[in-house]
Amino acid sequence: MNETRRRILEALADGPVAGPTLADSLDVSRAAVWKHVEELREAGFEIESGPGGYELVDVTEYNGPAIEYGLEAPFSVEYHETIGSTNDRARELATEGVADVVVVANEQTGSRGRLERQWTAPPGGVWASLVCRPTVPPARAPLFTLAAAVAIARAAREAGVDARIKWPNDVVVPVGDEGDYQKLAGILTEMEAETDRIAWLVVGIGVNADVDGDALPESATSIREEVGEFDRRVFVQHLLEEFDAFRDLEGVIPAWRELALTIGQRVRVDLPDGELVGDAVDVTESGALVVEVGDERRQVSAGDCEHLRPT
Ligand code: BT5
Repeated sequence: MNETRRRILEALADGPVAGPTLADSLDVSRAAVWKHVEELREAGFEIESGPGGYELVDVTEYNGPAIEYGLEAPFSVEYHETIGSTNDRARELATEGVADVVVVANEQTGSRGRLERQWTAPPGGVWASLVCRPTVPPARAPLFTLAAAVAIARAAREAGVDARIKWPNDVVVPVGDEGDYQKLAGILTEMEAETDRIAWLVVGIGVNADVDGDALPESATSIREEVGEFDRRVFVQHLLEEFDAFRDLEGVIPAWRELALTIGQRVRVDLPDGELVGDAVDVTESGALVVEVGDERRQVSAGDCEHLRPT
């Protein structure tokens, strides 16, 4: 965002400010202040002129400046109304060397799930890809997917949704109490790494947010379907703040366990060399699922996992 507009918003965050005071503190003319305020109004910042001066009363739009305003996490936002895939754009930025940028789109026309599966991303979703450059070994990369799942689930719960985590990369809403669910969100983490060092990591987050159920696959749900009206901007801010709080990876595993729907379920995990059926009993410190098969405990670090009804 333009530096003067950013400073105007900063000043308005603490209450009404008179135009002349703003002009003096920013060292610009009063006419310039008025022009910047008009542009902020057009960007969705509802600024009223009252006896105390300019006052910010609401933020109504969903766009880059609106998401950045009041965001308590050090991400800058690159916003697109429509884009092919936010992960593709984030990968481009990552190879250019940027960090701590989040690419956010209202709609995606070519978005991907894991293994090149299609991801449905109509307008109204939260489609976001974070570019990070963590200084941890590549073996710890799966923990960022778990951190994102915790962040999505916590932000969704704050919005009133009974969100739980399904290993490894889904946030779901339980249906009944036998492990059935509808999918609310998915995560696609991609990275470039050498043996001992991650060059960049892109954490792609897809949340069915302000989306009608009819626009989604049958087994999916959305925040709107679950709770009705909610503020998508506030939701995405919470999500980014939660992710930021967990991205040092401290405390991710306990937070994940607390929200996991998979633990305690009978599961089938599809592996490259066959399938594994057993009881999911835990997750390891590196994010692998621990499955009890008879007397044996197996650790699975990647794969598709299906919850089975208890036999
Ligand atoms: C995922 O893959 O769940 C990861 C999805 C990541 C999407 C985000 S959006 C922002 C960023 N940019 C991208 O291009 N991608 C990321 P996976 O576990 O493979 O699940 C994919 C499967 O979920 C599909 O095969 C469908 O069955 C189902 N699916 C597709 N769209 C869905 C939706 N909107 N909601 C729920 N399920 C969906």
